[in-house]
This record gives sequence, C-alpha cells and structure tokens, in this order.
Amino acid sequence: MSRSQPRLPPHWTAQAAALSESGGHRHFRLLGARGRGSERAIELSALLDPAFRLVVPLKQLRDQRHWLPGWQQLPQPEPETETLPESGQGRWNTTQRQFLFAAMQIIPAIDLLDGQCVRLHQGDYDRVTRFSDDPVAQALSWQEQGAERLHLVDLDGARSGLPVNDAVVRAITAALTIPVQLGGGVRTTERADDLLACGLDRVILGTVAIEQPELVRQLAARHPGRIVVGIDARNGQVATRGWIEESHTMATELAASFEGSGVAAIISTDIATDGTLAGPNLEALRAMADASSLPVIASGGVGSVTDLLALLSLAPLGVEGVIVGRALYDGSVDLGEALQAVGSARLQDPLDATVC
Ligand code: AMZ
Repeated sequence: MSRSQPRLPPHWTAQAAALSESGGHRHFRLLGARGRGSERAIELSALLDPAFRLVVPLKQLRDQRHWLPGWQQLPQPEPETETLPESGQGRWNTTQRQFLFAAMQIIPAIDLLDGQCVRLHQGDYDRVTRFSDDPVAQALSWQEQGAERLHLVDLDGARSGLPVNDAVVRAITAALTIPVQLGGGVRTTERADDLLACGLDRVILGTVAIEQPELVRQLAARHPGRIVVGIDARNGQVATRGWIEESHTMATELAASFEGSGVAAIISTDIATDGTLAGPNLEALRAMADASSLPVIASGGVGSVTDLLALLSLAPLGVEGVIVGRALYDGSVDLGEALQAVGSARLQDPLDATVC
C-alpha cells in the first residue's frame, strides 16, 4: 500500500496480492450489527457464503475513507508479500490461497434464431424476445466489456438438427479473439470436426449425449478438452431436441456416465428457470456437481449479481462457470460489475482472517 494513502484498519484483511489482481477493487455488503458500545461490530460480506465473512468494529466503519457499500476503489498495494503484517495472520497456507482465487467464469450467451439474438422463456419457441438483429456487434460488445468466453446456441439447429445459423456463427467466431463455444444441432462427428476446425473453441453436445453417448466419448477422445456435454433438465430429467422431447434419464446419472471420458465440462441447464431471471436452481446444480468430478457450468435463471454471488458458494464443489443471457440484455446484470463480483479478478476474504 502506498504510504500517502490511509492505512487499512488491522481487522481488515486486505490481502495485497488479491487487491493487485482486482485492480484495487473489492466489494462489501453490510450484513448486520452485534455487540454493544465501542465493541459493536458490523458484519460485512463479500458473498453469501459465511466462509468468507469479515467482521469489522463499527468505529472503523465511521471512517468513510476505508469503506463504502458497493464497489470501492482501494489504494493499490505494493507488490505481493507472503505475510499479512497488519492483521497478524502470518503466511498464507495453500488452503487460503485456494479460497483467495475461487472465482467463477461468466459466459455471456447469444441464442440465435433466424440469424437474430433472442431469448426464449423456459426454452419455449413460442415465447421469444428479440434483443438484437446484429449478433456480431452484440458478441463484440460482450468481449469489450470483459467477457473471457462466449456461449452460442443455434436454436434452429437444436430444434431441427440442421445447421441453420452457420453464417452468423462463423462471422462471430472470426470477429472475436476470446474463445467461443457453440451448441445446438451438433449431432455428427463431421459436424463437430468442421466447427472445431473453423475456429470454435468448444462444441456442446446435448441430444447426442442421450441418443449416442458413444459418439460423445469418441469425440472427447479425438478433441481433448473441446467437447462439452449440455444437460438440459426439467424436474431433474433430461430433455432433448430443442427441449421438445423428454427422456426418463436423470440429469445426474447422465453427468456421472461421462466421468473419465475426456469431456471438458457439463453445462447444466435448468429449463424451469431458463430465461426467467428468477434465480438459478442451486439444489440441482449442487446435485450435478456432486454427481461427477467434471467441471459444471451453470445455466438458467441468473437475474442479478446476488444470484452470481450465491452461485459462487458452489465453486468449491466444481461449479466453475455460469452462462448469463437475458439478465445481460435487459440490464439486470452489468457484465463489468458481475466480473468484479465473481470473476477471476474478485477479492475474497478467507474465514481464518475473521477478527471479532
Ligand atoms: O432453449 C431451447 N429450447 C434450447 C436450448 N437453449 N434447446 C436446446 N438448447 C441448447 C442446449 C444445448 O446448449 O442448452 O442447445 C444445445 C443442445 O443442442 P443439441 O442439438 O445438441 O441437443
């Protein structure tokens, strides 16, 4: 920390390395007060998980130089140090470092129908909201706002099994520098090969994961780290072909069956919450994360930054990313703020740092 700046109070755990990673930003939320008089303490939280809670004496909160609700620019720290002299916490151990860097990748979604950016409500093709007729500009805008990956769905392809929006998919892939993944209508080896050869980073297989699981395994062996299984579930059971057909296979069973296959990740979509902004189905996601050791990417229902913070509590279980669609289009979630709240630049406070 620069000497000209006010020193942080000792009960705060402003880890130098984390602050430098986050450009000096951290996020606090006031939780509640406890204690009496000068001992009275206010709880601040960086997220909903109590493992990351901080407790700061009230008198220190009166100094507004040190804290404000919401995003706060703190003085840039000096280069990383292994010790925490102000808090007396000593050296960080491996566990604390893991906590420190727990984060979630936010993946903006562009769903394509007839060449336009749309969102469906609960996957229903009769409940379409059109957001943009320039998908390339939309994709570039997410990239400029800091997205590290883009999720594309060819909704026509998912319903018909045929590549319908390829011209737009190729134009987006050519225009962006970040990795792009695509799902919807990828049903053959040739199609997956073609897409991966023309610049897509990953392809997502949904319907074939149920109908031809062996094909998924073969593709995962052929393209290590580039095949993702999309599991879209209604009441825990897998739906396919644009979510028009239902199976009796449990989403968790399907996820478990790809353990060790070389599949890069499972995208777990909860159909009931998709496109509703009602909040993700945390129980379903927890079950998916428990079902296999494959990384899980959450999809469906994100409607606020608070939803993202709630999801972050599943990060230690293996939920490593989240796809956000409607909330970004309608402004319920600001991508920049979301990236700071749960992205790789976020700051967290390990439980061990709590001081009462
Ligand atoms: O919204 C829908 N009705 C929908 C949708 N978003 N139907 C399918 N999909 C997505 C899946 C997955 O990413 O979430 O299409 C992909 C699966 O396509 P396929 O053709 O492999 O089943």
